[in-house]
Amino acid sequence: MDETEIPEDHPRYASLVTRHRIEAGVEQGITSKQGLIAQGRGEAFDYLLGERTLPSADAAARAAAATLLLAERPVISVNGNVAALAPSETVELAAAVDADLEVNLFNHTDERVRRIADHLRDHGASEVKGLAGDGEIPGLDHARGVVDADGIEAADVVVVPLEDGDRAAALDAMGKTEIVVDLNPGSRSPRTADVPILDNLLRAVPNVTTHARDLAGAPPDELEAIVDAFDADAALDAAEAAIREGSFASPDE
Ligand code: PTJ
Repeated sequence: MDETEIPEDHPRYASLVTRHRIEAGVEQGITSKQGLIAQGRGEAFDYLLGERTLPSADAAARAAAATLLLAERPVISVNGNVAALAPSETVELAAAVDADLEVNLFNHTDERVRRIADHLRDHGASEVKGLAGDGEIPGLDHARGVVDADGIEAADVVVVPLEDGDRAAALDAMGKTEIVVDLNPGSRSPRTADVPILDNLLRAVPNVTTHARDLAGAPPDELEAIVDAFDADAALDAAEAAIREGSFASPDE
């Protein structure tokens, strides 16, 4: 069955589509095999969170949009899971906030960087960084620390969806403002982030774009007020509380 054959009224439609995209990503050499495992972990947390955008995650998405609109050199980091799951949505977000796209991989291979860059171009990206690899994130071994000097290395704000904890910490140590999308409130990456969005990437990325379009043209002091009012710890706590309360999404699975 391919993605178009999944019946839209299936109770687990979104989850099945997601699995298909990740599977196809592996087949196309875009997503790593570890990406399948990461997806499984994410899916479990999404289930526990009720497969919905919490009000606190929506507030985080708005704070992320304001942060990106205020940024001087924003960069969206794209890995194998992001490229497989939401290529068009990620390209649209970059356009909405005038950010660069940079392929940046945990399990780095030049071949996969090239394939992901091509995939993003096929989905409308005009320029994709990550191919030069002439910069570094200090404190990581070479392969994990490779970035572009005029991309992530020079960025003031970095969106790192589904990032591993060590790299999130190393980017934080470089003084970057980090926006992390991750469904696990216990994971180090959202705990390191200035703006943790505890939501599925598939919902979070278009939601940030919607907020960015809504806020486009807003004066800087209004954007700064949104950023200042956002409480990262409260967002983490709200996601944990939602999991503990257990309003699971799909009793009819
Ligand atoms: O393509 P590469 O080489 O850069 O590798 C990418 C992965 C994601 C495989 C790599 O960064 C990795 O191993 O990540 P982790 O350490 O497994 O962390 C992934 C995090 O993303 C976990 O906390 C998951 O809960 C979360 N996650 C998985 N799928 C989603 C998600 N969060 C939001 N939306 C999802 N769809």
